[in-house]
Amino acid sequence: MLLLDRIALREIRLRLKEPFRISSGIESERRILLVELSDASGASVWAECVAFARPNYTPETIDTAWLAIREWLAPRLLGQNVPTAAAVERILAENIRGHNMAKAVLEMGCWALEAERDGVSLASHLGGTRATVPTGVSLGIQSAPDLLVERAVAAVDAGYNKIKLKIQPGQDIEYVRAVREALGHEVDIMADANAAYTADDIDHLVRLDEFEMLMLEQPLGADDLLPLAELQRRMTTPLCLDESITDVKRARDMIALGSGKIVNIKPGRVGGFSASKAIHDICQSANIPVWCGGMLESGIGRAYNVALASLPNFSLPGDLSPSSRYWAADIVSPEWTMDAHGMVRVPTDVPGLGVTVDVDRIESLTTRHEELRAPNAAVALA
Ligand code: OSB
Ligand code: MG
Repeated sequence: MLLLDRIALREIRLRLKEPFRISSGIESERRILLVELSDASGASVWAECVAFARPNYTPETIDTAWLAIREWLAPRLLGQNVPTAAAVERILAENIRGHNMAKAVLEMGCWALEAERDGVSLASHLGGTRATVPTGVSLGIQSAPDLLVERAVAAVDAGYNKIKLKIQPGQDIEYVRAVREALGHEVDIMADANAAYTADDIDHLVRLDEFEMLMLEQPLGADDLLPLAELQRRMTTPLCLDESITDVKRARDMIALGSGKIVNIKPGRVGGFSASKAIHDICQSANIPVWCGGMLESGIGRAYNVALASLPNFSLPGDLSPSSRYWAADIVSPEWTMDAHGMVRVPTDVPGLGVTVDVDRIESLTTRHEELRAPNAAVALA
């Protein structure tokens, strides 16, 4: 039983060391919605909502998530008897469409609270089996191919196990070619278009086969499962879907239609850990590998991603870069690191997230704060 009596929302701002450009926009300063969930016993956990400031990745934003949590989602949990974290997905889903990132931060926080309460790591609570997980790097769009090559070479030297290049129309073939020529054929490279192309671009995209990439991520629109299936029939490079996979049913459709051969799972995008685990399982039985995507998270969101990535079918390197790739200083300690082989250690020796949240630093970075409480907190406590 989980009995939440307080959900605190905070917005912090963290400047990225380097602006990150994808086909639909650029991020320089990350506006991050953090949520602290507290239960009636006094236990509390921090969780991170991965929505961006603008609706350029999915329709959600940090402001729509704040509204959805305050108005519709938090009241479903506060002061209510929630049987288990595994039940939260259904509680939040009933008659509330969409708002997956807003739902996910609460749902995932409940899994962490349960792990803390039971004295187990979040990773083992989710069914994780790996002690370390491989990480790749995601490189934003650069103004010239040689600048991208410079970053790709440095990333290989740092130990990253997969080099992902953001592409968009006009900045694709020549960029991928330059990186493939510089890195040779031993290194796994891939490209991610963030839905920037249309069915009219299929002939153009097929040319990317030449570079023998590990995969091509989300070349077409989120809803383009049929054109994606056509593209996959024309390409030897496996397609990986990100934006398209919003729940387990879309993963099932992808498999049935042949719209892709790999899935990027971001727990925020699919509404939390229950959906992530369901997608993981259905992909595993269809021999579809999955890997954990990233949303430029702080060390709090990263703790949740690393725990999820320790499940068995996360067989490809995730976008789980160390804290220092993104931030001058993270908001957790220890900061997230990787070893010289690009492996991230899964903290299984500590209950819950496995990192300590720097509450003073969060306080000093906070630009907005709101406390939500059970309407009858005293009754709930009795
Ligand atoms: O498509 O995976 C994506 C960043 C912003 C928006 C979308 C994506 C990304 C990334 C970043 O690739 C991965 C990371 O967090 O390092
Ligand atoms: Mg992506």
